[in-house]
Amino acid sequence: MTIAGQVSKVEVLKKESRALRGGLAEGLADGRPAFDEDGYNLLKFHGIYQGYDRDSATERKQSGLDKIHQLMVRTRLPGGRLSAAQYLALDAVADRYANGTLRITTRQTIQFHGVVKAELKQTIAALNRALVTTLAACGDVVRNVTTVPAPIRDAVHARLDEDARRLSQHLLPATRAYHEIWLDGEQVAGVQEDRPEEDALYGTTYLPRKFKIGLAIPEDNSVDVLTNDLGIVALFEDGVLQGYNFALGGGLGMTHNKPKTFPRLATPVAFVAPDDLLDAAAAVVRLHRDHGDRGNRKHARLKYLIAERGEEWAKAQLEAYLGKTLEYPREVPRFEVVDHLGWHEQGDGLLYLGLPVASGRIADRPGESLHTALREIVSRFGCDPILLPSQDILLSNIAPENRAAIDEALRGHGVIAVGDVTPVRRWSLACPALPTCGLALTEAERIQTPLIDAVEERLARHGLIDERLSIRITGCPNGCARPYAGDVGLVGRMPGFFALYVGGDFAGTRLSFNLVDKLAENAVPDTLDVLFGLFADSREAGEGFGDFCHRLGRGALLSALAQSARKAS
Ligand code: SRM
Ligand code: SF4
Repeated sequence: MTIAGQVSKVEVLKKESRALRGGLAEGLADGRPAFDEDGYNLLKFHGIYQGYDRDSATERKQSGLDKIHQLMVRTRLPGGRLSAAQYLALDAVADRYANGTLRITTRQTIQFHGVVKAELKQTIAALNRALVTTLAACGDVVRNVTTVPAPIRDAVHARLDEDARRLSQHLLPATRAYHEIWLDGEQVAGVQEDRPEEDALYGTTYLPRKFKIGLAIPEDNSVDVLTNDLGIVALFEDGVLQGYNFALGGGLGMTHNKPKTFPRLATPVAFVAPDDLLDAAAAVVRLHRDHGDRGNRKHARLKYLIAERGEEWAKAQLEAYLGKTLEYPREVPRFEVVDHLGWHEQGDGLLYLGLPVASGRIADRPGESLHTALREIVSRFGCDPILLPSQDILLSNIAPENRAAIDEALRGHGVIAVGDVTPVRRWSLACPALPTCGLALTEAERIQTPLIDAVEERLARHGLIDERLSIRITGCPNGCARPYAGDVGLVGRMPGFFALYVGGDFAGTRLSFNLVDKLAENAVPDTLDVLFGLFADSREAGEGFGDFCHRLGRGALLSALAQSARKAS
């Protein structure tokens, strides 16, 4: 419980941290395998999470051994854009300092797992040598800005790319602590040297909680724009930017059985003119900074403020920060989600290729050496990777004459051809969960492949194998793989059990609802089988699975499940 006016411990820590320095330099040098609690909390602002190997923890404890402490390091890559040289540098970091894998996140960046404290400084330095920062990849600040991934060479995509970079740069904390601690004062990627240490935007206490920005166009909502604290929808007419609809207060984290916490999609608040983008985005950040709950971190996201105070209030606040009135949001066309996988033309004579990556884990596995294949292709053909919010990867700037050789290299490394991946596998997402995530209640990434195998079998039974369907799996209700925004969400409930969510839409404009609260992991495929059967029999023309579940509603779906259970017994 929070006493009115009382701030949380993290607020005190931020305030006393001297612009995010705290005791990190001393902690780094103390020879211990892990940072203390204050270090743990401050590290996040530097893009680092301290955790431990959960697989071995219990057994080690029983044997009187300490946990295996490990760090996760997250980069900040606006719009997921990397040059070939940067990708190769990241690839080398994965092998030299992490667990030999690169993990594409649902926010278009790369994470490394398994870094040890003794090599943390070298890891961060190696990333920065490739001009990749980790500053503000996590923490109570604006995180990685996401945008439409397709490298189409037209005015619309060029503008989105540029806007994502400008937003990211404009909203970076001004602290020099990052390069003092990790880079011995050297120039850092993403940090503006000419900005004073005084942080006009973040002050000394930063934001009450994390803050996310997504930038989309209605024609391509692959970033799930409405799940962001600030969802920006750019509106173009004949390739000319008209301005941006600002939707505020999206966010998915919740706690089971705590109805005061809930997922929410951002709601439209104002229309912003092209020249006002950066100031207006900063105004939304200031709104969160000044009015967000600093006493209860479970109630501190912008979404609670918008849900409680309303869009009119938010609009008036933004107008006060900006000193001008804002238009009401404009009508937007229906959202679409574009499939970027496979070969596509960029529009400048070059090609790009989208490759599926199961739960974003770029790794070599028996029979499929994706990690090696990507390294070889990127270094041989110089193609620049782009990371997708669907945890997949695009290789851009490919000369058409190299297409056959790239296909051949992929085949040679056993990488499954895009055309052979079913839509359900292609669109599934899974968060890391066990063994790295300290908050996981269940598996997610490690059960994704077997679960999708089983689901494919059920879909095939009903003639639905070519159906476009998104299944999103998370190990807890925090929602890192956006499980409440797709057709089907499986949300870790307790070890071996998931909450089943259905009824969201593919385009990310409607949240799903909880259909079954505690479903045993091994009962998931057969439960979906019943719903797929119903869908195959009684869907309307052109209706997606999420839309179908939404139309039928919880009651009808539950009675179908009950009827099927009676038949089986
Ligand atoms: Fe997340 C916390 C992984 C996207 C909501 N998230 C975590 C941590 C850092 C666990 C922790 O706090 O100890 C996870 C690290 C696991 C590990 O082992 O690496 C983690 N989140 C991820 C990633 C890697 C999942 C993935 O499969 O890719 C994504 C990294 C994104 C990035 O590059 O920045 C990731 N997290 C998301 C998203 C989706 C999105 O942003 O599009 C959400 C839902 C949207 C939202 O923010 O509400 C999300 N993560 C959370 C929350 C719930 C926040 C809340 O408001 O309650 C937490 C827990 C927290 O912050 O306390 C969390
Ligand atoms: Fe961890 Fe939960 Fe996020 Fe999965 S959803 S990565 S289990 S915090």
